[in-house]
Amino acid sequence: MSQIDELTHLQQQALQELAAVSDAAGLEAWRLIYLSRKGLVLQAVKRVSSLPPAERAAYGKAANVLKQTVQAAFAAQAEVLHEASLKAELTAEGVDVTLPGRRPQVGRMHPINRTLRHIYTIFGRMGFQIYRARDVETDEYNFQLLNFPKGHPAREMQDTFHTTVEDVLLRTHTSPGQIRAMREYYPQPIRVILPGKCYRYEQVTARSEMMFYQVEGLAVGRHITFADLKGTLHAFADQLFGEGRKLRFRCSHFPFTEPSAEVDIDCIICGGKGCRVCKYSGWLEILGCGMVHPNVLRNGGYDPEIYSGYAFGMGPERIAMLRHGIDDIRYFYANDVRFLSQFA
Ligand code: 2NL
Repeated sequence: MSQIDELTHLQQQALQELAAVSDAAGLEAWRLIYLSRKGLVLQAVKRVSSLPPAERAAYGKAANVLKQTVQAAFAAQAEVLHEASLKAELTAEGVDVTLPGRRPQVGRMHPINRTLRHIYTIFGRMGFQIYRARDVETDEYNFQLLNFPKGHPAREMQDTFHTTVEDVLLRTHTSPGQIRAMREYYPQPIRVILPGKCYRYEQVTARSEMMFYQVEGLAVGRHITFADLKGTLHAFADQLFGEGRKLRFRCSHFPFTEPSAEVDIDCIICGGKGCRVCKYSGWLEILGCGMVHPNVLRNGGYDPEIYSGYAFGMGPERIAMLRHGIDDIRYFYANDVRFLSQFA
């Protein structure tokens, strides 16, 4: 093969391999073989000096044409590959502006929180302040100061979560906070609402959870009577459950009140005729209440010869269940959005 034919062969080979290159890495590998300083094309150009003088002119000219052709082909292929990678990138990152939007999941207020706020609003209008107290209490505040001495049978109705520290426990009701409120405000008159979580070591059922809320109210002053309690609870029931509610006070017993009562409203489902929700009695129990026991007033720092007070306590879960016709307390803390999203 003549020297010129070798150039033609080299060019064919170079262009053929270049056409097969499909990415930047392949292009660089190809460049190192053919167009780098020690590559085949420059080697072929330099070979001119080793030829007999008579052949140099023709060979030199052909070698230069080869070099320019191969360089131009390289530049063209580099451009083609660059365009292709740019296009691929744009397609991959492309946004279809015609797609419909995704609806964001919007949070809603928990039904218990809504009930709590409703209760605060009603009592707030009647001059009650919200008082918050600790969840971890002592046996003294949770039981003794509330007229449950050690060994009292009523303690067993409130199975307690104890801690590793003697006489430190999770409160079984919000009442210990009421003692704290009295000790803080004495000798001023008091009107407070005390909401919070309570804990009982009990079997979880449709009716009871281990953790639940209570809202208690307490009023202490010089001339507070059972009639004040009845009026306050009437106003409350009218605002929470609708105007014109009937209330029924049934005698009951709590260690921290005397006298004590449980309060029913006429059934909000059937209006008193009798239905499944009121178990055909026409009445729904909504809270417990009474006049603060003299021992408890004294433990709060108030002399029962001078002061009197009423107190009441309710379970917001129960109230929310009655209002929304929910038959199992466990729904509230199961965190199932299908349940929670129903309370718009
Ligand atoms: C119920 C009944 C009640 C009280 C809570 C109370 C607190 C003090 C003094 C006197 Cl410091 N009483 N609280 C009184 C009567 C009933 O709760 O069934 N709660 C869910």
